Formats: sequence, structure tokens, C-alpha cells
Amino acid sequence: MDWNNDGYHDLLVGNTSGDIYVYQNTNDNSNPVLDGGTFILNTGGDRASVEVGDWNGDGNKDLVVGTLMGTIQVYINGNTDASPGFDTFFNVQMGGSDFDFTAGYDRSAPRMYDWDADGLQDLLVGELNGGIYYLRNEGTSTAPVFNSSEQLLLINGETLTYPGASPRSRFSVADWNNDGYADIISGGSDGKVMLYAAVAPEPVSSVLFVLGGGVLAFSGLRRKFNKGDR
Ligand SMILES: [Ca+2]
Ligand SMILES: [Ca+2]
Ligand SMILES: [Ca+2]
Ligand SMILES: [Ca+2]
Repeated sequence: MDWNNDGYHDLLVGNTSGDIYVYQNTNDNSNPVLDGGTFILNTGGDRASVEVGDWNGDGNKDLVVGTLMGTIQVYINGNTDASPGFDTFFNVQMGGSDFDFTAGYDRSAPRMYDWDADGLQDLLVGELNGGIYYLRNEGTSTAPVFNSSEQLLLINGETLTYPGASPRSRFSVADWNNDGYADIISGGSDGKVMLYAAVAPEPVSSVLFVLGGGVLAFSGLRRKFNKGDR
């Protein structure tokens, strides 16, 4: 994440008090040296789990922040991409109301990623119990819309769940093994890092056939994962 667009990766951190800080890299990407940190904002709640991405497609980085309660705050950058500035926030909506898991503490941890590769950024959300939920963007690149969520699954059909009691997992999406499928790399409250490697997607809805046989297209793909390795 390059906060100030100088070509060098910086570090964005949310803390237990709901504060978000940026630590800017004063050296280079092969040997980063971080400065003392700059306060960005306070979420008004606890346990800020921060993601950066362009929520509204205007070219300026925005903040998407998970909270202790499980809602997800979006802070639109009203300044520039190289010098972000934030005013107020709104909560991510799903099906017309604030996204949340339960009425209790859920510790949402959002990531923006185009999970179904349709050109629109989706949301993947981790939570208290170690599951990861996929919210497909059914809107546009400038106005995301979410109507439902589904939990990521392992190849054996069980849910992808970081092990342990309330592991509070926080994850990243990256193609760890360079096979073309995005994998899940997750840390948990036990201090471990787990890799969930994606396996080839399988079709989940009707396959269309051309006259005379042969697959024309799949109307949807579902990606599953191998059991976590650490
Ligand atoms: Ca930078
Ligand atoms: Ca933006
Ligand atoms: Ca998408
Ligand atoms: Ca992969």
C-alpha cells in the first residue's frame, strides 16, 4: 500500500482503540524504514481493522474499516490520492441495511478484492470465529451494491474457518503459489499464519452448451480451498 504515491510501500495500521495510523516508508521497498506514524482518524469504536481501496471508483484511495461490533465503515477520500483526507463515514449496506454478523462482537475484517473477476471489486470479510464471507458487488465500480453473503468453503465442503476459539482471523488475498487462483493467507489470535490454497474453480450453476456439444460458458465459478497449512 503506497499511501503518498511516492513509489514506496507504507504501512496502514488500525489499533484496539479504533485509531488508524499510517507509517510512511522513508527508505525504499527492498529495505523499508518507517517513520514514527501519522494519525489518520478514529472510528468512534474499538478494534479498527483497516483496508485501503478505491470504493467509489474516482481514482482516489478510500478506507474500509471493520469494527468490533461487526459493521464496516467506509471513509471516502475527499482530497487527493497522494494526500488522502477523510471526513465522515457510512456503513456498508447489505440488502438495504447495515452489514453485520450478529448483535454481539464480531470483529469484522474486510478486504476489497474482485473475487469473481468480473471487473467489480467485491468484499471478503473475516470475523471473530475465523470464517470468511464473500459479498459480491452487484452494483457498479462507482456505487457498489451488496445483497447477500456466502461463506468461503474448503474442498471437503466444510467452511473455511481459522482453527481455535474466537481466532479473530485477519487475512490477505494473494496468489501465493502462482497457479492463477487467489489464495487466502490468514493470521489468527494464536499468532500463527495459515495458508489456504485455492483449487481449480468448479461451476456452480447451469452450464450452457452449444449445438452439437461442447461447453460454451459457465455462468458462475466457485472457488474452494485446501485445508490450511502453516
Ligand atoms: Ca509511500
Ligand atoms: Ca475513491
Ligand atoms: Ca467482482
Ligand atoms: Ca494460488
